[in-house]
Amino acid sequence: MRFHLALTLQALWAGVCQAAMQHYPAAWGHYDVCKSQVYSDEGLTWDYMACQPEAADMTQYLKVTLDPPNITCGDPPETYCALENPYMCNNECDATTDELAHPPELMFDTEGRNPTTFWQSTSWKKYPKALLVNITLSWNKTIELTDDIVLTFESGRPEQMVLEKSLDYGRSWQPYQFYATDCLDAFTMEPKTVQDLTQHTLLDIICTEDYSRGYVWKNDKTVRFEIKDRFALFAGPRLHNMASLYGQLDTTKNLRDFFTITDLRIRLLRPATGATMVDENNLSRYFYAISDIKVQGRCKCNLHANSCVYDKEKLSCECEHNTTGPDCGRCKKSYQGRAWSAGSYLPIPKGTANTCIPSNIGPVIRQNVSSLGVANRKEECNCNPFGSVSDRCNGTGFCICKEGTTGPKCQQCLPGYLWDDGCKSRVCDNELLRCQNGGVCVNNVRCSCTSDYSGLLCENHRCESELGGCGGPDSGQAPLTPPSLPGLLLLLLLGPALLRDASCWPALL
Ligand SMILES: *[C@@H]1O[C@H](CO)[C@@H](O)[C@H](O)[C@H]1NC(C)=O
Ligand SMILES: *[C@@H]1O[C@H](CO)[C@@H](O)[C@H](O)[C@H]1NC(C)=O
Ligand SMILES: *[C@@H]1O[C@H](CO)[C@@H](O)[C@H](O)[C@H]1NC(C)=O
Ligand SMILES: *[C@@H]1O[C@H](CO)[C@@H](O)[C@H](O)[C@H]1NC(C)=O
Ligand SMILES: *[C@@H]1O[C@H](CO)[C@@H](O)[C@H](O)[C@H]1NC(C)=O
Ligand SMILES: *[C@@H]1O[C@H](CO)[C@@H](O)[C@H](O)[C@H]1NC(C)=O
Ligand SMILES: *[C@@H]1O[C@H](CO)[C@@H](O)[C@H](O)[C@H]1NC(C)=O
Ligand SMILES: [Ca+2]
Repeated sequence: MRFHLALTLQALWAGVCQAAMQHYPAAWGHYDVCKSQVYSDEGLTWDYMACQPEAADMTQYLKVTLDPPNITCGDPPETYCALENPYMCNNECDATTDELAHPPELMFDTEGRNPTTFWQSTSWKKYPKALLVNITLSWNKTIELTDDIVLTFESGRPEQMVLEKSLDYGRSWQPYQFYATDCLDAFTMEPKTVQDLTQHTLLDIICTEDYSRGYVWKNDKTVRFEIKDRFALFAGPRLHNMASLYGQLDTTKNLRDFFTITDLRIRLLRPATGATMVDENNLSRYFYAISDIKVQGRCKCNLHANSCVYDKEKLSCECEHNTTGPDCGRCKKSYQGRAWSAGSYLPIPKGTANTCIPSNIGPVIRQNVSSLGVANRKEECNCNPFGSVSDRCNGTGFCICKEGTTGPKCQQCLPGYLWDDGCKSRVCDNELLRCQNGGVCVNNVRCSCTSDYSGLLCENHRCESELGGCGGPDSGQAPLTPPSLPGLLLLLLLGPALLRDASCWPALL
């Protein structure tokens, strides 16, 4: 008989919380508990599960940087005209007066009823030189986005803008989405909307005209990056099947990384003008003003923590399962009995903890096995040839198991893996993870594709013949950045060779 005592534990954790630290609430739901006590035949023992912190408003924990640094209005004081009326020029910005200042913090404060508080840039005095502003949000911590990013503009939505992300603390950047009144003109990209995306083009970077078209900014001030619509491609329209999404996230690193960030950057390239012509006599009508930025997410703790603390201006996971590091990304010092691995969402709903195990269990057994092994070493090992790296021991009496495999002879699979000449992660089934394009799911671990297709789920059309023979105009495949001229030249030069070996659709999975 097993009784779960997770409630007691929650109380225990609550007691551990220090007043100086801000804890996210650990509400009940999927993956909110890292361990629970159970009564079994051996007495009171622990059960370990995959766990993650609750999603929270991440704007409370970021650092904002503006480039250029002096782009905020008010130094020197300036007077603005309303965009819709050039004769209404009684809006003042003065950095030295609290009521008239518009510092960056006002993008992250709590909006009361009225009046809205907003950050505002200087006006477009240097027209026709572009009015460029970068707003960088840094967490110094990996974050997993759980909801749409929403920006609210108070002076009309920008006519051109790029949202970028970094996964390496700002060292490198990738676009997330392009926004323009005219995508072709601004970025030489076909306009698309998130509704055009499918499971296979989900990671495509698109340019959208949805958030800047027309002069209706009075009614809709928001610009979004649609996380939920993307989730819905796996989890269904009302996200009722999160299990399917979690299953996908577990097995698909690209997908997981797509929603993971350490920094965001909003590149404002052209303010709202409300007209095709810029009124050069009244440039104080053109500026950027943002009243609110929403970023919902959770600390990435590799499924080894259900709580993340903000202490001394720093976010970090409260690691369980004997892991450590800001993201619980390694085993604690004396718990390196096996290689670290992230927890797994599978099997749903409790996942697999993949705890770190004590290092000192190793040497004791090793001594005994090796003293036996001196006389009779090879037979003594007999490691499973499929599950282990080699059928021989590693010299001290241990079989070295391949990924996903466990047991003294590497003959068993870790949860989430299935045996098929070794342990393979679950790739396909006949429900949510269907093989595409006529492929057949074999033992849940691979798709057997028809001759025209390749890829994990047979999602890639093979292109044996001429350039452009695959995909077609709306195949929806855009590389992370619009194709560059050197890249196109390279493709033309190497094209036939590349196309013979690789498919022309970049693999999603
Ligand atoms: C910001 O500073 C740069 C040089 O430091 C200067 O050229 C620019 O005019 C300043 N911009 C504003 C709006 O004051
Ligand atoms: C903003 O970031 C881009 C790179 O993403 C950079 O080229 C540019 O110089 C930065 N600063 C401004 C003011 O645009
Ligand atoms: C970021 O976090 C690391 C520790 O995780 C710390 O050493 C570093 O100083 C932080 N950087 C900034 C800019 O806060
Ligand atoms: C420009 O704005 C000023 C107020 O700053 C206003 O007096 C003037 O009439 C406007 N000019 C035009 C051409 O609209
Ligand atoms: C981790 O280490 C502690 C002692 O430091 C132990 O009580 C606990 O059971 C260990 N195992 C896991 C999976 O947390
Ligand atoms: C190792 O062998 C010794 C005696 O040879 C024994 O006392 C000890 O319990 C063994 N340890 C393990 C972990 O089997
Ligand atoms: C053999 O494997 C064990 C367990 O993983 C490890 O502790 C030991 O260092 C390995 N020995 C050699 C010689 O690689
Ligand atoms: Ca505000």
